[in-house]
Amino acid sequence: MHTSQGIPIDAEPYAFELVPSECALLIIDMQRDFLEPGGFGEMLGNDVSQLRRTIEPNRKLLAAWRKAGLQVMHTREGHRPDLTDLPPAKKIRGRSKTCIGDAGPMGRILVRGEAGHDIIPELYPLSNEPVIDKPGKGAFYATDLHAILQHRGIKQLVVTGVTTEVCVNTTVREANDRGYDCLVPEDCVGSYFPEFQQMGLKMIKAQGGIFGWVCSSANILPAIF
Ligand code: TIU
Repeated sequence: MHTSQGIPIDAEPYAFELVPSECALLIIDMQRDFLEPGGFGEMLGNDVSQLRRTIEPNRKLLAAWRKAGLQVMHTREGHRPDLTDLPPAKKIRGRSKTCIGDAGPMGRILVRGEAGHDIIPELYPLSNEPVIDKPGKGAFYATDLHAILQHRGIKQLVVTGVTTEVCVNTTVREANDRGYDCLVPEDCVGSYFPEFQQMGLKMIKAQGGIFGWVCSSANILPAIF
C-alpha cells in the first residue's frame, strides 16, 4: 500500500506516507443534528458544544483539500422519511421521549431531507463532492462508499468528523478491513466525552497502528500545498 512517492506526515505510531492523488478526505456526519442544539446528539443527553471545536480545523483542512484539487467526500447519518431503513432496535434505544423520526426543532430527527439532517453550513459540500447517506454508524455499511472509492483509485483516507468513538471509529475500522490506510487528525474529530476522545484515538493508533494513524491537521496541511 505504501509507495515511494508518499509524502511523510509526522504521525503516531509512525510516519504516514501520504499519496495525494490516492487519498480522499472523508468528513463524517458534520450534521446539524449532532452539532446544534435540538438535534439527535442533544436528545441523547449530550453537550453539543464539545463538538464545535472541530469546525474550524475541518474548515481549514477542507479548504486546503479543495485548493489542491484532491478528492473530498462527506457522510450523513440518517434515515428514509418512511423509516423503513431504521432498525426497530435503533429507534427505541435510549428510551427517549423523542425518537429518530419524531419532530424536533430542526425538522424530523435524523431524517433525510430535514434541516437538522443536513451538513453544517461551514462545511457544506460542493456539487462535485459525493455525499454518502448512511443508516448506520459505519460509512461502509449499506452504502456505495467502497464502490465510489474503488472507481476513483482511492487507497488512503483522511477521516475527520463526529463522533470520535462512534461513527469515526466505526468507519475507520470498516475502512481498515477493506484495505484502506486511514489517517485521523485529532483536532478534526470530536466526542461529547473527553475521555472517549482520548481513548478513541488511542485505540486507532495502538499496537503499531492497528486501525490507522493519528496526527494533528497542522502536520497534514503543508503536505498538500
Ligand atoms: N451518539 C454519538 O456519539 N454518535 C452518533 O450517534 N453518531 C455519530 O457518531 N455520527
